[in-house]
Amino acid sequence: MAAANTDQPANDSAASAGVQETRVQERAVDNKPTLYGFQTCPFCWKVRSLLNWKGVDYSPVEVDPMTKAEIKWANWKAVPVFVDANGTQVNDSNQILHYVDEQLGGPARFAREGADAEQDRWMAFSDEVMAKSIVPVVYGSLRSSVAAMKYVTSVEQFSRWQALKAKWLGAIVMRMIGRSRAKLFDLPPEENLTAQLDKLSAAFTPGFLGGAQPNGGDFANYGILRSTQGLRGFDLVENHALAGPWYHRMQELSST
Ligand SMILES: N[C@@H](CCC(=O)N[C@@H](CS)C(=O)NCC(=O)O)C(=O)O
Repeated sequence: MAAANTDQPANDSAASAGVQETRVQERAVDNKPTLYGFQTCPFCWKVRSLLNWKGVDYSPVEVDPMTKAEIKWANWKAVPVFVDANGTQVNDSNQILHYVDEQLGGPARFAREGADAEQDRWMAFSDEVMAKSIVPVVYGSLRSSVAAMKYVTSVEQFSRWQALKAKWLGAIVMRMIGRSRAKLFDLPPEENLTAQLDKLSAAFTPGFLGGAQPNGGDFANYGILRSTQGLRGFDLVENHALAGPWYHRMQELSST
């Protein structure tokens, strides 16, 4: 059995997405629902926006992006990791959206996985298409990569040396990742992002993917786009005829 305050994984089973069997009560900070994440992580913004919309009082834990020391116990290598007040651990942003909607902040506001194929499709789209479409735009030139990494190092927990290294080395690495992500799509990065926003907004019925109220697809895609605010490419989101106003509706209702 895992003791409190150990850095060892809470269980030996293979890491998996979704609700974990082993409770990790000691990881619920102040006995509140707790979100382990990075301020700049697109997947974490999905969860933050839903928690806010549902008025859930939660403890945010900023994970060190270099060491990820704060989630060593989790047996899951990426953020976000969510721990409910009762110690239930949930991995993977879309799974966390479903858990939060079902368990916290009053009645569920959207369908569970498998019950609404359209919603499932747009939630998957957020990871498989939207998240991959923003990277080649944000990191579309060395200059914008340095600017993005400078922003990252200003809001994340970095020592001065780490910040300097992340800014320059990180920018070069992200520029390379941007180039490889760009190859996934036929169109050049900016045109591709706009085309994906066109597709997304064609499915608003009429205000949101969920109709008159947002659903899991709205939170999933909004979260990804929210992480680009202030960075290269955000103007494409903001100035998009339909996605721009939707973005602002999502931002207002989620106070993010
Ligand atoms: N499918 C995962 C993806 C999460 C993910 O890739 N998170 C990034 C941060 S944005 C991460 O922690 N990557 C691992 C790393 O940085 O080593 C989810 O939706 O939660």
